[in-house]
Amino acid sequence: MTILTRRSLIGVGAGGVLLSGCDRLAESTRANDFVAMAEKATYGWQRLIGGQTLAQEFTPADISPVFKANGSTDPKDDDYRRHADAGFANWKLRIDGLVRRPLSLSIADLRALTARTQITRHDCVEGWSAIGQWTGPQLGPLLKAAGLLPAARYVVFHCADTYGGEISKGGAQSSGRYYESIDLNDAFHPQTIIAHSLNGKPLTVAHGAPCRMRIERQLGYKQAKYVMRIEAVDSFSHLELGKGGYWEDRGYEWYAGI
Ligand SMILES: Nc1nc2c(c(=O)[nH]1)N[C@H]1C(S)=C(S)[C@@H](COP(=O)(O)O)O[C@H]1N2
Ligand SMILES: [Mo]
Repeated sequence: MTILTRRSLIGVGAGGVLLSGCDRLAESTRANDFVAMAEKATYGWQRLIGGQTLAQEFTPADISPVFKANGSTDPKDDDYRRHADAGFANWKLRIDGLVRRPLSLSIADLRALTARTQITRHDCVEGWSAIGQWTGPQLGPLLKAAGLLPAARYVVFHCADTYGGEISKGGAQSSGRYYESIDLNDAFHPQTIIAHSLNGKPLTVAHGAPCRMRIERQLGYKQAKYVMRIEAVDSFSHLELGKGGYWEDRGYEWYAGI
């Protein structure tokens, strides 16, 4: 099964998403070449598509009246403040690293993509859970559109916020830029989405505006908020303390399965 059919691929192109930052990609020859290439791709990651177990999904009646916000809820980082103050009008999500064609997506681009909506339970290691409805494009088709290279093994979510160090907020741990990572099995999982909405409304700053990850078979700390850049890598040893995430660098498990 291919997840990015000719039809959906053309849909992405028509929305300008694949083409942003590149003048002549709209030219039909190039687009057709690209379709042919995507259809013929024989990379190892194609084996990851399909046959994966889904996290439980709930009904609208199950949605928690209040979805607690946790961790960073109002980043003070200069870059983030500038974007938030401008309503994220100039913000772009980059998808780069081990890909053939890096993508640069505005929030309008993200909203124009085919979205998945899922009502799931978020479980935080601090002992609380909440059920919410998340909406956004699946990560897998975007990685495929970017031309993920065979060497890629993980994707890293680079976030806008510096977290920790504020003891009054329970952050006695050392401060650092928040980041997270998952393997390609989770990256291509159907419920792995770049969420732009919670319960039918655009994400608030507290919940990670303008977009945050949902990786539904893992715990709360994997659900990176304020995602600025998604980088395909073959290892994360070069990042921070090398354990693949802010909390992982401070002793948490990298695979936080529920
Ligand atoms: N960028 C960023 N992402 C983050 C965090 C954070 O502090 N910064 N906290 C994590 C933790 S521990 C949890 S439980 C969830 C909380 O998401 P929520 O605020 O939408 O409830 O976000 C996760 N993602
Ligand atoms: Mo959490």
